[in-house]
Amino acid sequence: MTVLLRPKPLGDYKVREFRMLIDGQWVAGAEGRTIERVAPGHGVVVSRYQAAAKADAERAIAAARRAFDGGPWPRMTASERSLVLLRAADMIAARADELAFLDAIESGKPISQAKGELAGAADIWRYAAALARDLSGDSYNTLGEGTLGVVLREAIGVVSIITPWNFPFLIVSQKLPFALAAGCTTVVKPSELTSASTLVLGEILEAAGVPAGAVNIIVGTGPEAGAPLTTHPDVDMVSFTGSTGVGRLTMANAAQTLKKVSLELGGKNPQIVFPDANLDEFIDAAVFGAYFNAGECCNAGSRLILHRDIAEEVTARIASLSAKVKVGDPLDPETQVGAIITPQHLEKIAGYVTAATGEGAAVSHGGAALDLGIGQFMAPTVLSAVRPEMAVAREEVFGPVLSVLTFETAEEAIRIANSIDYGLSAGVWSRDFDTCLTIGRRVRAGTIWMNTFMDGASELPFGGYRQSGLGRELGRHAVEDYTETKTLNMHLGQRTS
Ligand code: TXE
Repeated sequence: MTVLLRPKPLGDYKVREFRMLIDGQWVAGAEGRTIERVAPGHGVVVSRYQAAAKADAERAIAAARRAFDGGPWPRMTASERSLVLLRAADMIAARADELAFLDAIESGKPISQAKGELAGAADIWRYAAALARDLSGDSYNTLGEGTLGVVLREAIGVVSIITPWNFPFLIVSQKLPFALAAGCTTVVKPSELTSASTLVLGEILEAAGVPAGAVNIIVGTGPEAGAPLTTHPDVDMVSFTGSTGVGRLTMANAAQTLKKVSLELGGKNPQIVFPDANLDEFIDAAVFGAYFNAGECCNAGSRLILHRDIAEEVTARIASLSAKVKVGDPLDPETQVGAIITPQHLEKIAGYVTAATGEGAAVSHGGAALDLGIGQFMAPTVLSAVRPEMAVAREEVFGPVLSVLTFETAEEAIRIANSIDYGLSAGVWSRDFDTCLTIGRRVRAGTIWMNTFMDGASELPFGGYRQSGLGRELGRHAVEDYTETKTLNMHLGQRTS
């Protein structure tokens, strides 16, 4: 059984119409085409966008280039830029309910969770404002009497920012404020499924004092609107979050003109659990980590690696807790698991479950789509008897599907954890500090949680090993990512060769 909260029909909901932001103007697309977004939890159109064609992407890049080469943003003092970012943070906090609503209705995520993401995003803008004032280089007066070396940090230039649909406002907030803090100018392309909150952010940034052309926002599909942002010679850097496949393509495109790339890609994150762990806390975290954002989360803890001695008991307890998870209406404050992003994606998730059971996995809970009258939903699903070589244990399902694997020795657990292409995050559960640290040092992932899961903070770098990505977001070096280093090598006094 699963607790179902049927979506209430939206009734006479007024569809929101959006234009694109190019060079300080809210404009229509060159070809006059529009994109409509059907709310995944409600089955009706809620937003209509102007669709950007290649020509619009090029106009946006040209505006960002002009704003970088001659505009005020890169020339302001760090303190002036910081003030703008602080004002933006206050405005984000003031409009948090509206932004959370847009993210919930377009992505299908629960409204309570969307509100949490907005609070986190406002904090990131404040953190970037603080870092803006601390950006500095180095100087060396130790290179010889007549030599002074100064190392500058300069804004890298025009940055393309491409974001996915799973955390629309949060992910753009992990990139844009840091690029702005460095003095870069930008073209932002949110996912065409969830562009609304990013466009409202454009309004906020204008009101906060970001000058025309410093932030341009276009809406459109990847091949049409996104690809030009990765190939155009006037773009200096691409910051991308999305699938590993498109990440690879982005890097190949950027290689044509040797742009810098920052990639935050997929994950298939293991949680390794030893018999001495606090199992009550782990079970709670496992259920949260697997179903948070309906599992449509690069950090989802979708691969449990349980010690054989506790596997049966723990799996049964996770299955019974999964039955208490409330699934349904994204706008109901009680909902814990909302809708799945598109009908096609629901099919893909269900397909992974069918393939896994065909290969011998057992369904301990859920296992199929849920019919709630409108929208598309998936039951929280626990698969046991999963073997490391199965697709469901190696690939990103991006749905509320938990795979349970088992191990006997710590070596075996580490081997299973490291046996896939991803390395974004991992968890280890044990009361023994030595065990936690040994596993933590040997599992190849960008974040290791010990006796907790999914916690984050603006101060802590985030990103992946191997095919989970390239570079890190957040943390004290987040602004430096958007800079170039320039060396000034100065000779003092008369030069003798
Ligand atoms: O991602 P895409 P999709 C994974 C997850 C999911 C799968 C597909 O497994 O099931 O990816 O999701 C833009 N040039 N993640 O199809 O296509 C696109 O318009 C330039 C993991 O939504 O990678 C969107 O703005 N841009 C991930 C962004 O790239 C292109 C989050 C991401 O879309 C493009 C989302 C192109 N050729 C999905 N093609 C995570 N790390 O959390 C697409 N885009």
